This record gives sequence, structure tokens and C-alpha cells, in this order.
Amino acid sequence: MNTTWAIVGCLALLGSAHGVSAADLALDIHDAAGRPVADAVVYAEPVTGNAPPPRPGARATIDQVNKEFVPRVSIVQAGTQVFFPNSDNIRHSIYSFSPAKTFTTKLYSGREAAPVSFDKTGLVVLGCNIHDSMVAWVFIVDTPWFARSGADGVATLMALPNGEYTITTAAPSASLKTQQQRAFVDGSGTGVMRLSIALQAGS
Ligand SMILES: [Cu+2]
Repeated sequence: MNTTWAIVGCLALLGSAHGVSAADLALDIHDAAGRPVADAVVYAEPVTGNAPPPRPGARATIDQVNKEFVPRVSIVQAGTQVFFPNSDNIRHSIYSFSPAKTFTTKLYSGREAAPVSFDKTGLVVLGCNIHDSMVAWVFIVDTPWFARSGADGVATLMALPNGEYTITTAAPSASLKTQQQRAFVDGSGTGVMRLSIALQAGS
């Protein structure tokens, strides 16, 4: 499905009425039945392959609260350090067997765990050695333009420079197929662009 959309930017957010060279792209993600899909990830990769590197010192946080990872789904750019504070009064031991990043922390509480650097693209599934029900997903991507959908199924990619992109949408916890499509960003117009994405069952 390689439909190309013409996308117009939101001038109010960009602060200029002339020569606007970027746009925000809001994606409405839902399943085949029309229900919004929360915790889906979307990311935009320039078709030229020239995505900028992560900003120096890029970091993200995955907390542990009431024996759950918060957030359960993360998306970060390769080269990001992820911190794992533990807000529970019990100790956790986090692990990943995923090829993109294999690691185990000691059993720890508070902020004792060293941050983990996610340098390779791919999907990392996190678990806890003590609590089998704990699970989280970390998507590691090669672009700074990414977002996660809220309960309303909306994810917004901010300030996409003009150009053509491959937009990938994935919903790791809902057994929905990953979907890719092309989008053409042109920030010279006005208004807010919304793109509707229907994910099909599968994996
Ligand atoms: Cu645990």
C-alpha cells in the first residue's frame, strides 16, 4: 500500500506564514473494527535514508510501578540511553533476550540500575526475573521522528521536514500487523494533516 498523501502543515505551530518547510502529522490509528489502538508506535523515515542522528545525550526512562513497566511501550532512536528507575518498594531484575539488546540487571531497588544504551535498531521485549507478568516493548528506530498513540489512538509526528517518508505503524501488544505506507510532507499549506491508519489482525 504505497499511496502518497499530500500533507499540509500547521502554521500556528511553526510560527511563520512563508516558506514553511516542516509539518506535524497526526495519525489516527484504529483496528479493523474501528476501535482506537492505544500504545501503537509510528515512525517516519526519509526515503532518502538520511535521517539525522539522535541528539547528544538522548535518554529515555522506563519506570516500574505496581509491578508494571511504565510505559509498557516505548520508542527511542538508536543511540539512546534508557534509565530504569524502580518506584516500587520491592526489588526487580530486568532482562532482555532480544537480539537488538541482550542484558540483565541485578536485583535492585530505587535508582541502583545503570542505564542501558540501545544502539541497534529492532524490537526489545523486557521482562522481570522475579515477576513473570511484567512485560514491556522498546522499539529502537533509526530516525528522530516517532510517536506513540494515546488512548484515543492518535499519535503525532512533530515537525517533519518537507520531503517523502516511509511511515511505519506497529502495535506490539495487540497482535496487529505492522504496516508501512508512503507520505509526502509539504509544510507550505495550512491546516492540520490527519492520516487514518487501519491495522489488520496478524503479527
Ligand atoms: Cu519484578
